[in-house]
Amino acid sequence: MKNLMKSVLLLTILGTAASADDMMPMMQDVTAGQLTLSDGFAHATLPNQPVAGGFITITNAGDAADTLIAVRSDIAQVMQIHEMAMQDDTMVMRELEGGVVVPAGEAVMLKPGGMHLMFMQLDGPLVEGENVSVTATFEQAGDVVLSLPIRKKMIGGHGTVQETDGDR
Ligand SMILES: [Cu+2]
Repeated sequence: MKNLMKSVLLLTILGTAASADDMMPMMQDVTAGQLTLSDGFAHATLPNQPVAGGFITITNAGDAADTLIAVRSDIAQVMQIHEMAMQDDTMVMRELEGGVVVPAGEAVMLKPGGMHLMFMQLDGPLVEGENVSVTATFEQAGDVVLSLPIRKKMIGGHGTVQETDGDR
């Protein structure tokens, strides 16, 4: 019986350590009115790469929808909200018309391979281990300032797409 207890404990520890995400710096949750913003991060840039992706989960606990309509950052001259779309059998990214709608009582994830925030015309690199400040503007909740931890980009993972200039 004692051995069984030990095994269970060990499994619990291993199970916790197994997720690589747990080793990554996490963003503190930010609340703004009925919204909670969590799991935010940005990808570190490769040398001379003028663009990078940013990601966030938006949870709406209210009884009315809200919409992320714009994002900006001091480090990027241009910042857009992008979606992924199929074009001639190729996955491309393009600016999302109308922003990201977060329905009442629902959560929307911006994540690699899907919708994302796009830093463009960067004035400097995004360095792994540092943070980048982003102001997200919501139709209802207004401006929300986020400090996104910068993580190394996983190369070639399933569902990843080359981040180019985004003008395609
Ligand atoms: Cu993009």
